[in-house]
Amino acid sequence: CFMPRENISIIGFPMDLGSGRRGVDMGPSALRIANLERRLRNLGYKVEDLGDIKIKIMEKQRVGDPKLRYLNEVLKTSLTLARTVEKVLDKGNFPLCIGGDHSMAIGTIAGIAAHCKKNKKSLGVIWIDAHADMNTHETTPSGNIHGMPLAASMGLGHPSLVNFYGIKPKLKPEHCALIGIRSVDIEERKNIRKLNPAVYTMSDVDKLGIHRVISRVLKQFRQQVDHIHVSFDVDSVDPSIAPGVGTPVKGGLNYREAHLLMETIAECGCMSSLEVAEVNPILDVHNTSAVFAAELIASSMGQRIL
Ligand code: B3U
Ligand code: MN
Ligand code: MN
Repeated sequence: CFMPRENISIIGFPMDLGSGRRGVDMGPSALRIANLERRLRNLGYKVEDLGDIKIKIMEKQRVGDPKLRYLNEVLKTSLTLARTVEKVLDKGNFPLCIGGDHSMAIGTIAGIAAHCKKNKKSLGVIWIDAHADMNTHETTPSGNIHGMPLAASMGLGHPSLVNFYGIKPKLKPEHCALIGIRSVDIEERKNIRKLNPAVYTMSDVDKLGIHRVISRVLKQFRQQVDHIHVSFDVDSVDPSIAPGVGTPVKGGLNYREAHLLMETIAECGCMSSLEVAEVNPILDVHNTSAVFAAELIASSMGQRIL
């Protein structure tokens, strides 16, 4: 179960309702324009693009509860995403979900968790992000759902998110590792302490080096889980390299750290699904962040220097 699957199914999730800033709904287009499909074909994969999941534009939506902005549309579209991801895994393909804001992970992880449950596999998630995305409707400073998916997947948060897709929790905290973290809200810290997943902040990356960090996580997960999902928020990378992201935060992974991280994941050969979130073409410069994200996806799927 640790062999990389050779058929990749790309699923676009043009969502910006979970984010405070407009523009990430264009992320899937930007990644496609960055030749994502061709890059993967060049690595020898068969690739099918399932297109985008239909999401109504913000102008046609109601905000609803200010602590859970656009909850209804997020839930509705996440259901389609979860079903699609589950189906892709059931037929033996590798799902590559491209966003869209990180609320996408609610649907992605739900679909994966359903597949794992049916097949008696345990799930591990590597969450690469500047943020912990472990707020709840009670701790969120913004009301933006993209700050909540990881807590919700581990069973903490609003019942509609926690019980989503009928699996609760979808992920055990001991099978979750966060990498690249450098922006956590005060109240959100309590949620992190409560659930207690492994957290590698940017300070840890500075001290240990990214290779040691990811190797440690992969070693543990290879022994303890059957399905490794990588949830990659492009804002984990430093804004000097990737300015086109939903929420830029200084002090992120540099160019080589980001590639080495993804190359080490590829070397392990144990990633069973991948999602890439928060590419924002509005803030980008000539699509460079999307191109970089597409390069990183290729690195995680086996692209090599030699
Ligand atoms: N923690 C803040 C900011 C944030 C989370 N994720 C992103 N931004 N991309 C919040 O609103 O929950
Ligand atoms: Mn995120
Ligand atoms: Mn983030």
